[in-house]
Amino acid sequence: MKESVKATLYGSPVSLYSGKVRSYFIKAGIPFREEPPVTDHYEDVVLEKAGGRRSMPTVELSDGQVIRDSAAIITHFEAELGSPFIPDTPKQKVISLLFDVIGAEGLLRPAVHYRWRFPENLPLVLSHFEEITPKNGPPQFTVAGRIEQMQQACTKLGVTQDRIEFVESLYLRLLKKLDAHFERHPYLLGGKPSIGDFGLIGPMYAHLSRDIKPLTLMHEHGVHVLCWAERMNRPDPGFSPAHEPEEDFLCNDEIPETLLEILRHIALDFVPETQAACDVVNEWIDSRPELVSGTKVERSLGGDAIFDVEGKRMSSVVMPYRFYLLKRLQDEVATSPAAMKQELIQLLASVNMEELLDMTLTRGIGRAHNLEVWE
Ligand SMILES: N[C@@H](CCC(=O)N[C@@H](CS)C(=O)NCC(=O)O)C(=O)O
Repeated sequence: MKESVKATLYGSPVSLYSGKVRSYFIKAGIPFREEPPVTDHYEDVVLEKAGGRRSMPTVELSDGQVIRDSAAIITHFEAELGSPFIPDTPKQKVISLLFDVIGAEGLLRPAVHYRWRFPENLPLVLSHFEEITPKNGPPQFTVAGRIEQMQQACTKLGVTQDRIEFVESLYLRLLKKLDAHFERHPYLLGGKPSIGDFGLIGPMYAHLSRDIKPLTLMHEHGVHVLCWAERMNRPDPGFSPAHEPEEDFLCNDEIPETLLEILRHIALDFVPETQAACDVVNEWIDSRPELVSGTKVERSLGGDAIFDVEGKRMSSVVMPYRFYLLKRLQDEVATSPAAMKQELIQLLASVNMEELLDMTLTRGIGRAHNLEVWE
């Protein structure tokens, strides 16, 4: 690794979670090099240190340390840099953590649908898939294996044929609300990105503002969202002339009304889905008293979460990682001084999300050897 380069980012322009870390590195001014995870060095050295899991992003630092998982990578650098992207004030801090979970796990339905159900996206996506195919990797990491998995993911996440119209209408409504926000504010919480912006850029970059089908939708309904997605990938603030040029979070712990509107809309599916998933994970835990502490947490569990959104029944695969990130928000509220805690609960109640605070797993999720593990 060249001395000026602080990290090698093993990722791809096509990968949702790589987009979080790339944007973070750009905004934090961390010199990095991005490579597809297929080199001999990745296979021989990095993969083992990454817990054997081939997930993007994985980062190798100049001292040889490897960090796998976008949240872990960002947490590492925030600790090193003095937390430049974590708001100091309580409400903004909680809203930032909330967008981090939503970005990581709450917008997968539109992200996979708008990528995988529209053939016009395929030439770009497939060319990237070729670049990230390991020489002797397992079948699910071949181009054909990845396509098969991702096409199944649409249905598994709940975008069944009879729900396509509904999922599209939810996304379109979200896009318009995001647009109204970014027309006024350069980032979620004012003049600089927060951890929440890095969460949200995950689904909004590689899939929703890069693939041609959803990019077209953005041209039609969300040009300010597109400008934010670009802004998130340049080192300067990238304000538009209409923005107030203050390179900081909004004063007085303000949460703009346009952001609350976005959250009220996201709550429609995020809250009932999280509740249903919480019940499924807890039943899964209850039925496994023998589960040894330190056992790897799989990306998804067997059962489905069944929940209703605006009177429509939906079903989605259950992924415990959502609760790993949600716990950060829950802990932040739980450890706040009593009066502030009430204000934070009221803030979440004002966007119909206060119930998220009670959606806890009966076993914690920790990290060991770069993997999420049951505590
Ligand atoms: N929690 C991980 C998720 C990473 C992830 O699922 N990445 C996808 C590509 S966007 C991947 O590499 N999937 C294959 C796998 O996880 O084994 C993170 O935030 O980094």
